[in-house]
Amino acid sequence: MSIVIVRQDAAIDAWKEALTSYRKDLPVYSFLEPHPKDAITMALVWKHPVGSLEAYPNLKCIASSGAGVDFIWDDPITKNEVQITRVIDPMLANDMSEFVTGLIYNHLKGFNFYRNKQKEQLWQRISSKRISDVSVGILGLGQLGLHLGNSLMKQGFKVIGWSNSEKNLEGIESFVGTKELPLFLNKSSILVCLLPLTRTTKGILNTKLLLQLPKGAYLINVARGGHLVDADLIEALDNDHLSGAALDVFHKEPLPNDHPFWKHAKIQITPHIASVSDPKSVVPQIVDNYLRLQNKQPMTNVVSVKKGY
Ligand code: OXD
Repeated sequence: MSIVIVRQDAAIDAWKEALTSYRKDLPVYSFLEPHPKDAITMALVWKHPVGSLEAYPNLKCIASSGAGVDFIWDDPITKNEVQITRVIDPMLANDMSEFVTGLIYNHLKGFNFYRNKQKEQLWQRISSKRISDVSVGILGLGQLGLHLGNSLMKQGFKVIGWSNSEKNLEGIESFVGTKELPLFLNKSSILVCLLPLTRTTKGILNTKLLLQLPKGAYLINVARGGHLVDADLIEALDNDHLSGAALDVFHKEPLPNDHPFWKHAKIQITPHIASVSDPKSVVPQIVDNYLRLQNKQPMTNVVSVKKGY
């Protein structure tokens, strides 16, 4: 039994190093080096080349090295009896909360506006918003959404949340299912998308949804580019229904040079950096699952193929 790391970015060596320093005897290979294909039972992946996992006839687990697994569904191998796991990591959740909180304060206090005025040496004041002026709606109350909600609540924000299944949360008014979505949207002056990308959530951030937000609402998408209908966002910003948007994720990454988001005055772009798995923090759960697999015990953080997350 062995692990292969399959990803197309420069982080491949850091993941191998983190795994082997955590456990010296671990048989782990980069897919770029010669390795015994028949021995591979676990593939640790991030945006691996589609079809590349078909090389491993004895694969039992595809472990995403991030919180999301949406990129795995494109792979033909998911139709076989292979279990899929994802990362649930406090550091990842904390990084996400800090990042989104930064974006929210940036929006409330208009820091981008002043940065732009500084370039023109213009002393110009705008009114800023207070925490008590807004209500933050979190679309998706999974581990990341809940962490964010609790952290914002501690800072005095009014937080509401929407999810597919019922949640009983102290201090967070929560809304469930399609029926309650309009009510939730009506009350969200800042909307944060933290949904998993699935067949049902693809394109959810569209004109119909955006128009149900209060006029002047602000959108933060730190989930996946596939949630957003790009043209619908531009329309909602240009007709002043939305006051702005912060986007960390895009349909195509890196965002193509000619994409209209780059130059849009009301859009703040960051390069999919909101929360990035830290190999040292994540490796213990990967190794634990590898050992569970080896000992024929149930693994943790297994994704439901039916639900898609
Ligand atoms: C993740 C991500 O899913 O970085 O972990 O987007």
